[in-house]
Amino acid sequence: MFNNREYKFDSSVFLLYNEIGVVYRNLCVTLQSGYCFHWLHVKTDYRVSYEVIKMDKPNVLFIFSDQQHKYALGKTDPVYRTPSLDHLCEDGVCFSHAYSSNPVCGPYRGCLMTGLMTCRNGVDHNNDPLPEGNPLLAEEYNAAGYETGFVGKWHLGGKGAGPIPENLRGGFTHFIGYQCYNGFDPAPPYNNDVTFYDESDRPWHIPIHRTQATTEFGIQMLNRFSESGKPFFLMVGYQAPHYPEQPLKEFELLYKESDFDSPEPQPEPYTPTFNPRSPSNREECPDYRRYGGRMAKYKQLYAAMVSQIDAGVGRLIETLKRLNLYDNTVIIYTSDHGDMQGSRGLTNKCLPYEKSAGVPLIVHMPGGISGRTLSVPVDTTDLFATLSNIIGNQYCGDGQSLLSLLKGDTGSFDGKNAVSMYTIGQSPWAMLVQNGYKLIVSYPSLKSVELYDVSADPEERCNLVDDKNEQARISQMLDTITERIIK
Ligand SMILES: [Ca+2]
Repeated sequence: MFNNREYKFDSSVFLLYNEIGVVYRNLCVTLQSGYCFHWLHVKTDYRVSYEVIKMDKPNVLFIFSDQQHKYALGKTDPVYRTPSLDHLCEDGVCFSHAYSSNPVCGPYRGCLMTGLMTCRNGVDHNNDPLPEGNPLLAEEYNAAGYETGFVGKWHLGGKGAGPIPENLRGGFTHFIGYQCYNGFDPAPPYNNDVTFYDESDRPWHIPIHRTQATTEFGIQMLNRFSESGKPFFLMVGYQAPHYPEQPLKEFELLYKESDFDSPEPQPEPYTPTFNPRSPSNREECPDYRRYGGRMAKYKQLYAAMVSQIDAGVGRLIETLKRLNLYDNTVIIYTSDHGDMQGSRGLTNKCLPYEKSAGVPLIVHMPGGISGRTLSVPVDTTDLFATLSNIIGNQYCGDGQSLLSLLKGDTGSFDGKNAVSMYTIGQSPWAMLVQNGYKLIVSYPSLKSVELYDVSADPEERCNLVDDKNEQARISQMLDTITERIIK
């Protein structure tokens, strides 16, 4: 599919030359064979280095939200209004058992960009930079002749609200984003403003809701890429529905009649943020006033933020269709981790349970299967492997490419497992999902502590770790997770 050659330039047809002796133009010349030339490099010795790329080389649009749990989809739970994502499920594949390889912002992104589990990529904490010396997703796509772009929340390698230095951008050529900025002030003079920084470190103050601004930047980048004549790899990272819950009013109103369960006792749903810092007296925080102590209200606002992202996804997909790119674009939608929301009496993330480590995952693969829900367990490193495989690379990191699965070969994925881990804090853990069961172990000692039948018991109420009938399963799963982590 993809070749990289030195070509002796012996024709005057494409001779381009400038004063400094190097001409760099993006030409796309369709040949009878259905191939095209991309990136024609003409050097002073008239040698041309070119890449031959099939015309059907797909674009990739990877969209991910922040803290959207696996059930926060209209397809899974009709209380959520997500028509664009529901339609994407019909036009693609929905995974019912997709897991974040590390359910917290920065470490998830470390797994996504390197394809390596946290124990091998070193991104254990938020703001840790990506490791040096490992293949990175954007660099792989750059080498394959793609335009690469990132929009939105980056959260890798920098601190505060300033620009992200080029060496910390994971190889993305086009960039407009920010590190981590949780909330914003909707009132004047701030007017929802969150500053994005582009690849030239220029600040962009857009006085509209950040979710809308993220969508607009994504659309602009799609427009720009469509004019380049090159295939593209674009990642769009929304910060929502991560707290604080600040949806636009029009999305909040969608849920004014919706009932969200709030069984007693419920833990406090409000979580202070550090960037910007929430008031030390939480009762003075506008977010606390909005839903402090009321999980049902928190869930309502959270759902509104999910719907607001869904509207953005709809606009991004409309843009692909308007540009006549939809049929040749792989679209992946997922989230970096979930949100416990009172499940098991817990809140937030960093936990191995379904609502924390489980994420939505939808894949639209041109020419692939559609309208199916697959229960094969997958994790973040599998997304890296799949994205790597799409451009013909065989390097999969710690993951397994899902490409053949997405084309309908489900049989070869029998017994596949997914792994997640959280390597810091007072109780670090690792977990394995395989054949409908989840084994949770301590890390790094790898002692089994919990076993759940997540197919029959998705709320993980019944810990089977001491069940005599499950000891053989536990032993086998322990061997598997040990092999995956220590290899
Ligand atoms: Ca996050």
